[in-house]
Amino acid sequence: MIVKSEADLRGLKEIGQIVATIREEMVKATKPNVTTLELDELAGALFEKYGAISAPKNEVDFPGYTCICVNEEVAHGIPSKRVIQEGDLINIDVSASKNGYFADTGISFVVGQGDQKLHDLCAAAEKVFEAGLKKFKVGSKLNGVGKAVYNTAKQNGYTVIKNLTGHGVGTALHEAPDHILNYYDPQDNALFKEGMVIAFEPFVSTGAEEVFTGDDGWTFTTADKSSVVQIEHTLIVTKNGPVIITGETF
Ligand code: M2C
Ligand code: CO
Ligand code: CO
Repeated sequence: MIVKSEADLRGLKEIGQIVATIREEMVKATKPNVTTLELDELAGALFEKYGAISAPKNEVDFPGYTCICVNEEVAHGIPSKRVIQEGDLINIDVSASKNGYFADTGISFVVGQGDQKLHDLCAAAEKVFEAGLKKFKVGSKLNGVGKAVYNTAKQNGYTVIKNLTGHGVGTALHEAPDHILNYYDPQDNALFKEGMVIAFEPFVSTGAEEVFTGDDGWTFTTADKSSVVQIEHTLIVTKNGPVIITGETF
């Protein structure tokens, strides 16, 4: 969507802070011996508390309030009785609507100590996110984001997932622009416009560049079980630079 009024801005900021709060509460509750279903039930209670509606459940009939991935799962992980262990790589993706406004956010992290290599991957994903973020400028090409994402991942010794992308958001979970790629597409001449609302979600990988849908019809994994991390924020493109609406709530 394009933000056109103060009411749009207020509505987006409200749902942005709700999904950010739920993301943070879920991260805090992620401990060894907790199941991903328990984390999702916490999210369900928080959606209720804040008067928000889970986008996965309501928009695409996903079997969960949120998407939760463990280790080899890259995205669209279904909450289940899977028990979280020390050292697991977790991704939590929270998307929801309130009063017709949608926001989308996600984070990957390691439970406790774990493998240093996984911590390094998460740290690199932050650098990739920051590099991409700088390219959200009114009048600039969308494809500058993918170029920065790809190059920063490569400089740090990683690859990107090419068949998962960021997207427009705001009046629906997924809307125009349909794709913010994780690599450079020279053919894409689309430009960022003032007020555009984008879910920016680079996926950084230890090797694989492609995901496949599993037998459950939802869960994305790679063929070689590469570790993959995602950071996702909803942002508004403005003449003063991108404004993240799903940032830390403090
Ligand atoms: O848009 C995502 O970030 C999710 C969609 C949830 S609907 C089940 N919030 C996403 C992540 C990965 C692939 C596609 N979409
Ligand atoms: Co998401
Ligand atoms: Co998204």
